[in-house]
Amino acid sequence: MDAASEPGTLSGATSRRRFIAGTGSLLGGLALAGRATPAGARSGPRAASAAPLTDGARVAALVIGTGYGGSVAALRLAEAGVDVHMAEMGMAWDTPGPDGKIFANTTSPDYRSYWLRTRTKQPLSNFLGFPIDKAVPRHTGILDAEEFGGITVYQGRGVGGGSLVNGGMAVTPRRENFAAVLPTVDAAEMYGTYYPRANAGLGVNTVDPDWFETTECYQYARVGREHARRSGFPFVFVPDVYDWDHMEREQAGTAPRSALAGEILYGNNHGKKTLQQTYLARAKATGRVTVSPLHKVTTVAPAAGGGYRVTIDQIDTEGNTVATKEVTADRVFFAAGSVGTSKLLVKLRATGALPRLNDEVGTGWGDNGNVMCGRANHMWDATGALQSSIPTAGIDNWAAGGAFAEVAPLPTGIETYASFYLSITKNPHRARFTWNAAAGRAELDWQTAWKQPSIDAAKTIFDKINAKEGTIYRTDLFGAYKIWGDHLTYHPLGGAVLGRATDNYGRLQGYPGLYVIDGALIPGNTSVNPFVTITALAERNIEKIVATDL
Ligand code: FAE
Repeated sequence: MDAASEPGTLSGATSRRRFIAGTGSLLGGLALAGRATPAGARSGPRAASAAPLTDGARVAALVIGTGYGGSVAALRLAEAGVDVHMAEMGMAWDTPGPDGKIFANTTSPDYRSYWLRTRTKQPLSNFLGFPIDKAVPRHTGILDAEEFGGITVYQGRGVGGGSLVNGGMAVTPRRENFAAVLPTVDAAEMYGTYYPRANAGLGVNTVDPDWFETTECYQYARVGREHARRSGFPFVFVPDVYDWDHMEREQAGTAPRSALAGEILYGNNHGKKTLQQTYLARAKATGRVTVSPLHKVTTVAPAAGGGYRVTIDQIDTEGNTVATKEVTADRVFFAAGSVGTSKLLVKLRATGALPRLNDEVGTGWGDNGNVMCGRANHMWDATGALQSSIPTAGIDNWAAGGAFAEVAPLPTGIETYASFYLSITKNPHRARFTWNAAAGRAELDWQTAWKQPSIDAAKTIFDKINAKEGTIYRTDLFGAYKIWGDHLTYHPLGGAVLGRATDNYGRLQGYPGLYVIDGALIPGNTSVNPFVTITALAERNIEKIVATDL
């Protein structure tokens, strides 16, 4: 495969380290900042926005959720002179626990690790066939393993959303695949303006290939590359928001270890640029953005005097409601993530709060084709006892086999001779959210068997590698004698698809002033890891909304 032709896109093995500081972002930011305050925007004294959400308040813009879509919306609205309140159901994640650290380590989950569970639900549930989940105190922890009938959907909870728990892999899809990702969006605009703006805003950078060649902590990735090469598969470096200079210092012993200490799923104490350090920091610096953690939006309905009445439960760290607040918002941005936004919208349509939402709401949900597997290598193919938790490369067989496989770490601290992969695959199945009135909850009709096309696609890579290397699949990671991690997704997408549930910029049909601006807009698959696309689409949509709606 040839080297990247787009900044931040899947890059060839010859790529050099670079900060993707696209001028598109800088210019875009300045252009917005330089706008006259739009008519109708609330542009009163900045101090007015410093107060947290209070019962009975009237706000110009309410953003539900603080992940990628919400953070982009908040920043750009604030730059345009609009006061923004963000309601986030998770915690602030700005205070150290008793061990002096904000986040728990992946190897020792505790009360900080899971969202209101009494037992961990680790994506790799077993090791050497033995279950490894354990009891934890019920707490508003950082990782939600939300269980639906046929699938467990992992999501970040807290100020920063998924950026708190994810691997930071910041991938722009290949342009030739873009039409399948967002068919109604102008690709030239996305690749010329919004992907560069998103990459710059997120602080995306790439590993130094010289360092990669020799460093101990990526031996597992070099083994993955060698196996891909011998079987004739393209191997590509993947950009990330982890600060690679910090990682090099971790390896050199001159910086505290985070990626090299196995931190990832329950947060990184160092090194990773989450939204707290990027978009949200810039949003807060405008003085117009207030974030209320532990505030969960439950209802949105038209308000008598115009705008929308939003009901919000303030919760404590055990999940109990301690106060219920009602605020009125001129505009509401649904940025609760694919699952959060979809669940809210199907409930609001079914319960009569927003009855004019169309039939497309709740549909088009997909898992980005996620499926995991491990391979047992020969003793001469050691993958290393020290493994960086941040993946840096993948095997690209999308065009031929419908699979892009991250070469993922298995950071156990011991030599396992295992190669581990998270594959993103071309899975055609799409599920639907519906409101179960009797049970009082939203349900998703995904079926476990729908992962079969993903397994088939992943096998186009790993059956071939196993045959070439004379190796076998690991059967001990997802249960006893179970090869495929086909029970989960890290990449929920869809449920309020662009151009179907909304117009081509995320405006919800039937309700002026209501917008969707998160992963719910994307119809189930991005062909790569999704957050750069979510961010770039949010940049595109909010620019249009600021220009025409305010
Ligand atoms: P998201 O970031 O999920 O933010 C939604 C926010 O809304 C959350 O903070 C929720 O707590 C909050 N919320 C939900 N409901 C409510 C409510 N009713 N009231 C108030 N707040 C609410 O949404 N993607 C990549 O591109 N690269 C990776 O390397 C990668 N690794 C991942 C690893 C893991 C373990 C996980 C779980 C995900 C990973 N992802 C990765 C996926 C990525 O984090 C995800 O696509 C984005 O975070 C989705 O962004 P949204 O803005 O849609």
